[in-house]
Amino acid sequence: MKTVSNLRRGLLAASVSAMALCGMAGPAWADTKIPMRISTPAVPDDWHAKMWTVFKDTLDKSSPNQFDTQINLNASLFKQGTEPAAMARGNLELSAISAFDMAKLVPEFSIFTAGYVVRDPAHQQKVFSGPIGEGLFKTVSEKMDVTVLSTVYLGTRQVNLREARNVKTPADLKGIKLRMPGTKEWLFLGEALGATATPLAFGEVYLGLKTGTIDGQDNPLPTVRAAKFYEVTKQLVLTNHLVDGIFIAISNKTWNALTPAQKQNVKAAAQAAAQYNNENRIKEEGQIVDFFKQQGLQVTTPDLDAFRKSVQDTYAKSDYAKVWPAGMLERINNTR
Ligand code: KDO
Repeated sequence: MKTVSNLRRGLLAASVSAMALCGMAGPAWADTKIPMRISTPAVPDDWHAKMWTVFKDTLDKSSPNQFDTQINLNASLFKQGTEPAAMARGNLELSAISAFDMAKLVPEFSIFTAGYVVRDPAHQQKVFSGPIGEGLFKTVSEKMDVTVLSTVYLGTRQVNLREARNVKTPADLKGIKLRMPGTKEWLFLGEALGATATPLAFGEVYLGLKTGTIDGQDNPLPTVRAAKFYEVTKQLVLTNHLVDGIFIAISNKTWNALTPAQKQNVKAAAQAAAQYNNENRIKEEGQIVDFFKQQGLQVTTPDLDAFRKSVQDTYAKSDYAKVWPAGMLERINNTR
């Protein structure tokens, strides 16, 4: 029996020899398409996974036959957090990287890993599309060898617990093994919330909650739905502790080799992807709480002033704050 790939090979060979017969040079674009390998830990049903299809479709439309966009979800190509290094090495073209990824090589970026700094998605867009973003992204390009193309709203992070408990202040999370992604900047945020931060990759969180190796996790609500964490947890504590962002970034090796027109089209595709994600995610966040209630979860609101004060004080006293450029926090606060 002829397999699909045999069949494809046959058809390709037939069309190439037909072109040769007509005196044509053959499908030059077939082997000169620029690879655009994308790697993300996102699950298929999450907006920041689906946005990559918007990226691909937009780019294929504006630059027909020029790019070979390959979308790899569920951290199937690179492990969560290893994407920036892969891009700097030239083994990966694109990803959406977090403020936590940036803070490793650009320490001043840690201001955006701190809880209760960015107010809402509109504030986030203003900060990153203005002079603050411009300055930081320039340093990111110099130190990480990647170019940021657009700012994606990942959502507002909330605490999600395996067993319900009365959580009013950070003291009520004492002893809770709260899963965080595995870098020290993430763990610091978990500790600032009052919990015992426990590192674990995103792909292992569902099982960790199911088996009880962790007591909870934090993520934006659309991700709690898309990754089905609601199946293995009983409570959402609406701490609103981090208006989180990820940044579509491209390896400088790839970026610098593009023509000006290609650069413009790649950037426009990244912006269309971000816009698709942002609109859908904001809309979903506005109506998602009822879904969790229907699933039997308790949805509770803690004393937000107590959380904000405790988290902000913890960061202000930390070594992170020592590398924040003078006046940066005020400039962020004053961005309207
Ligand atoms: C997570 O691991 O909790 C996190 O939300 C961190 C983000 O920076 C990002 O990596 C995200 O996971 C993945 O894209 C999966 O949604």
